[in-house]
Parts: sequence; structure tokens; C-alpha cells
Amino acid sequence: MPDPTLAQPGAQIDAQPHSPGQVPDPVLDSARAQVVAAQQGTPAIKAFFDMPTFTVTYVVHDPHTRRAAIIDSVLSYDPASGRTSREAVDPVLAHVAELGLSVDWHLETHAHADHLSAAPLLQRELGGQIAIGAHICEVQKTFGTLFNAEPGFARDGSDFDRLWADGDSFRIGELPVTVLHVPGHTPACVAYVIGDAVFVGDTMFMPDYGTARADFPGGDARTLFRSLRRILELPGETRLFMCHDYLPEGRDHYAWETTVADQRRANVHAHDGIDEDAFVAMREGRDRTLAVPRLILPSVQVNMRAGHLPPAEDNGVVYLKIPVNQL
Ligand SMILES: N[C@@H](CCC(=O)N[C@@H](CS)C(=O)NCC(=O)O)C(=O)O
Ligand SMILES: [Fe+2]
Repeated sequence: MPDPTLAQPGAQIDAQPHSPGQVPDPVLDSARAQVVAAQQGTPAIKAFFDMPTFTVTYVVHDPHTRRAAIIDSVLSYDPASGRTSREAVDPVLAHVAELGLSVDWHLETHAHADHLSAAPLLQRELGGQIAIGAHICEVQKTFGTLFNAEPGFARDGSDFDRLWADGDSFRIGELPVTVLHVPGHTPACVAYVIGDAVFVGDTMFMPDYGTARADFPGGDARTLFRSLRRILELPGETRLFMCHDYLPEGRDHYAWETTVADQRRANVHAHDGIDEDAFVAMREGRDRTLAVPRLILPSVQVNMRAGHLPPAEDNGVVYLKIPVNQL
């Protein structure tokens, strides 16, 4: 029986831009051309759903070379005890070992506010480089100040091995990758266009859930709308992989894969025909009702350091801080 978490390649691809009046966007043109060219060389994608944080980690590999990337890994964390554990990473490591993959990249779509990244742990075990969008420096400045981080905490992105600018491209084995800067949820969000698949991070969620919140520091609803609609200019058959699923009412199973065409037709917050002002009013209104994520304080102070814990104190113990009455 086929593994339902192993995504299948898409069908015929529509190469034409959707909106004739759209402003020139050479980065998007090159991403669109890449999606078309990749029809014959689609990545193998395995999803791992972390139920405690509703996060999807992906292992993406080139079937020809077995070179791989791990996107948005999760280090399990119990805030009551302050304990980290390998619960979420062990199945990822088992998959990598079973298929004999060589992991070149640990890709973050953004500095997550709801879970700790496992990138350093995976890097220790598998090698590879940790990468995130270049605007992470803004996130590091904001949260470095909030957490009154030690003077040695670099706020220039140098904790990461690689910082992506909009339009950067690289390869996973023979698979072409284009990075799209898609701010709005956070200033540093990126989406990874890998062959014919896009890992959208926290821009949009499944069509029946809608979109990511835009009320974190440096977030902006109008910017988010432009970013997600930019992704939706890719060909209709382009496969889109979400970073979270929060199981909306009316659905009884978690889901994380959809297409550009499905989002354009059915995304409850941002389908074709919803204009920017209407989206912004909806998004800002909804954001006022959302609680602060359960793990935002531990997550951000670790993820701003590329997933590394803060330095140990002189007793050898690592502490995470809780700023009181600040959020
Ligand atoms: N209940 C979750 C919510 C986490 C959350 O706020 N997730 C962000 C993405 S990092 C989001 O956009 N959520 C949209 C929503 O909750 O409607 C938690 O506490 O961890
Ligand atoms: Fe997020």
C-alpha cells in the first residue's frame, strides 16, 4: 500500500502567469520556469506531523542522488519540566537512515514562535548546514532586546550557516531550489520552491483553515497578503506543503498538502476575489482574538540562536528566561 505521507509528483503544469496586469517580478518568473522544468525531476517528500505543536517537518530528497534537506524540524520540549526530548526527531532520523540519505541542509522557513528547532541536534548527527531568511537579523534584534541576551549573542545572523535573500537559488542533489522572501507572519519568513513543490512556511494554511497570524513583532497583515498571493502566482498544479495544520471544525484528519489552484479557489481567508483591504481587516480582527502561543518564550530565545540553547551559566546549567509582563 502506498505511504499516504509520501507525496506523489504533480500532474501536467500550467506555465502561464495568472494575472496579466501583475507588476514585473523576475524572481517569480524564474521560480515559475523552475516549476515547469522540474516536471520530470520531482522531489520525494516525507512529512512528519508533531501533534503537540501541530507542526509538519519535511524530509525532501532527490531520488537520483539521495541528497536531502530537512525543513522545519522540531525539538520536543515540555515547558513544565524544562526538558527537551528526541520524540519528534527520532522518526526523522530513522527515515534518513532507512533511505540512506545524505542531508545537506536544515532549512527553516522562519524563527518559529511555537516550537524549538532541532536543527543543531540533526546537524550534529547528520552534518549539513542550517539556513534561514536573511531578515532573521531583525528578529534577532527584537528578541535579543526582549530577552536581554548576553553581549556575545550575535544579531547579524552569523549563528546560521547560510542566510537567504529573495531569489537565491541552490540545489539539493540535482533538484533546483528557489528561495522566496515571503514576510508578513514574521519579517524573515521564506518559502522554498524545490522542484515542483513549495514549502510555504507560515503564510497560508490548508484552504479550510486560511492563513497565518500577522501579529508577532515585525508581522504585518498587508505584507502577509502580498506574500501569500505572490506564491499563488505559481502554476495552478504546483504542490504546496504547509508548516502547520490546526484541524478546523468540519475536518476529522490532519492535512498539509494542497495546490495553488485549490488555494486560489477555496482558501477561506485569501481565495481569488478577496481584496487586500478585506483580508487586512479580517486578519487584524482575528489576530486580536488569538492567544499567545504556548511555547513562544522558550521557542524564540532558542530559535533566534539557530536552535542552539543559550550559553550555560557558571554552574554548568542552561536557563531559559521568562520576561515578566512583556508580551
Ligand atoms: N495554539 C497554538 C497556536 C500557535 C500559533 O499561534 N500559530 C501561528 C503560527 S506559528 C498561527 O499562525 N496560528 C494561526 C491560528 O492559530 O489561527 C499554540 O499555542 O502553539
Ligand atoms: Fe510560525
